[in-house]
Amino acid sequence: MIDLYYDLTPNGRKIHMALEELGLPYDVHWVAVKEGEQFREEFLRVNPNAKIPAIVDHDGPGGKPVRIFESGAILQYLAEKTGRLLPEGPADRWEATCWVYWQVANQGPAAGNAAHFTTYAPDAGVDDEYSTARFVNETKRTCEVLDRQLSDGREFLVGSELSIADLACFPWTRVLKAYGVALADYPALEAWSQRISSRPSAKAKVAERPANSGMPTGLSTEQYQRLFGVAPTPAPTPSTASA
Ligand SMILES: N[C@@H](CCC(=O)N[C@@H](CS)C(=O)NCC(=O)O)C(=O)O
Repeated sequence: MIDLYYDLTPNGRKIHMALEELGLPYDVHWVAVKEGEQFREEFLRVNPNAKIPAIVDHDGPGGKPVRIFESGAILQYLAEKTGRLLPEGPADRWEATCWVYWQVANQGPAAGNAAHFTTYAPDAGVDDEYSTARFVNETKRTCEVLDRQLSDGREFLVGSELSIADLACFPWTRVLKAYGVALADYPALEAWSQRISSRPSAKAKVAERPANSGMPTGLSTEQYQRLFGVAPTPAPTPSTASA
């Protein structure tokens, strides 16, 4: 049995989809990011970095429990454990691995920061034009990268079957609209995203979703400070900066 430490966010979805694709039995442990539950001592023993997703596999290497954190590492672990969701040939395996690393180092942080400056910060009264433009533009650039990769008509990012590369990159393409990024501007990416979204694993729901789950929108000042470690103080405008 695998314990999945989860909230309903794109990074969480990657692992939920992988477990569904693989048909592995799992128990969901909700970690309400909005409430700061990721900072609880009990969860820090699973992920010292205080972020979801994370898993504990009670049947890990040597039959012993193992904790795995970081979505890329979890995807790789599940692929290795089952011998699935990675292409067979070494060249394609490495290509898929490159896309997983690319996702966690590029697409994820760009889109996460775009979400911060287009949604969470304005919710708290902060409007930072420079940072918003920087991260939305970087998110668009990552869409271009994926669109180019998919523009030769291939069905999956790498090889001829679904792999952890697709599962890593797909969930963030479903939330772009909220940041003012139109998926329709990237036709090959949009077609791929729609194909993946029609899979049962993308439609699977986690039972008993708590009311406080999901992306950290509508935070109180106290929740904002706890989550982001900084008070939501509006950035100085030219007139206040010189006063
Ligand atoms: N690099 C990490 C990123 C994980 C991440 O940013 N998780 C978010 C939810 S999508 C989180 O737990 N945020 C809570 C926080 O920042 O305190 C991964 O790929 O697993």
